Amino acid sequence: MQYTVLALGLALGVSAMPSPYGHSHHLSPRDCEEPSEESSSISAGLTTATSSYLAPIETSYFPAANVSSSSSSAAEPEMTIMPISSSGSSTSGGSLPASSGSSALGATQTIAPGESFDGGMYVYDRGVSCTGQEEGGDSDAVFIIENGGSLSNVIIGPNQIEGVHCEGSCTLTNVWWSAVCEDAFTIKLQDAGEITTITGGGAFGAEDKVLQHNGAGTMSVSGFTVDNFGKLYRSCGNCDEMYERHVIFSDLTATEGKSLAGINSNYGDTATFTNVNVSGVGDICVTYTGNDSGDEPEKNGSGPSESCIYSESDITEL
Ligand SMILES: *[C@@H]1O[C@H](CO)[C@@H](O)[C@H](O)[C@H]1NC(C)=O
Ligand SMILES: *[C@@H]1O[C@H](CO)[C@@H](O)[C@H](O)[C@H]1NC(C)=O
Ligand SMILES: *[C@@H]1O[C@H](CO)[C@@H](O)[C@H](O)[C@H]1NC(C)=O
Ligand SMILES: CC(=O)N[C@H]1CO[C@H](CO)[C@@H](O)[C@@H]1O
Repeated sequence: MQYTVLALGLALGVSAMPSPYGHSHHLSPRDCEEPSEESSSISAGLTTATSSYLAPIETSYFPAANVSSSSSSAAEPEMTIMPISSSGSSTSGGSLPASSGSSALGATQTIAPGESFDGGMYVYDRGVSCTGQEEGGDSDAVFIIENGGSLSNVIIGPNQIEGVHCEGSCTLTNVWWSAVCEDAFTIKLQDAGEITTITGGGAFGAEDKVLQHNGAGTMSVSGFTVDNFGKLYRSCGNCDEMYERHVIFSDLTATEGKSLAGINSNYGDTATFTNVNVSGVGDICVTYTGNDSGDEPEKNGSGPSESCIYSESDITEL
């Protein structure tokens, strides 16, 4: 059965929303994002995309299809999707779950502050080729989660550039990236004391970074799987606005990568690790001397320290 999906008048809703943040910070390249573009770049109007399945595009702007019922009309998944519990999954090491279908979005999908989007295990991308390590902007993201928003049960596909952007206190549950491009997920904005939570999910094939932290506060990651990557997490080392940042990893399975976390010890960053299984990973935690002048940050050390909080018993070599 063939359905034509309007993907989406959502763009209209988005462009009508004033950004609560105004212009984003100007960030320098390398370990940061480029200056992000205004969300007005999303206002491509009513774009249409075709999909062979009814895409479960449901947001606060368009109370359209019921995600759970529409996804059940698609082909049965070949394998079991990772179970999700509200307390979070402690399983990791899984492979990419089967999808319910796919949807190439004509415009970035924005999840409004405090709203949730359940993707019903569809693959979402933008129908564009990855541009390698060239930094993209907000308009290259597949999803932008505004402050306090949630995204769940989504597979970010290969035909996209910037993955998912977060504007503070985001909740990601069972979100997967089948082929990371420039990076998978970026906290663009976040206040000190705010926490972004990633539960379950995983990412594959990141040439460089997977999780990028440019705002302040904490990123907490549990039950995550990562395979074939450069850095799993990087606290921006040379953004124009530098903050103290924290990352907490628990129940992580990481295979074939350079390092799990890169943090700036001179800004008071910490990375904490509990129940981490690794194979073919170079460093668990690397400290850098970050700066706000755009210079390439210098490496300071690696291994357990006041900044890199773990003991050998927290790490299991598979
Ligand atoms: C959406 O679908 C689920 C499962 O089929 C059902 O339990 C729920 O009531 C539906 N919600 C709406 C708003 O139709
Ligand atoms: C790590 O491996 C051990 C032993 O193989 C297993 O018991 C544990 O559940 C694994 N942890 C994760 C996070 O997968
Ligand atoms: C470098 O690391 C050492 C401990 O490993 C720490 O005492 C020192 O403050 C760090 N320097 C900077 C600039 O982060
Ligand atoms: C503010 C700060 O730490 N700036 C430093 C950025 O990095 C360069 C090169 O390591 C240093 O020379 C700056 O002092």
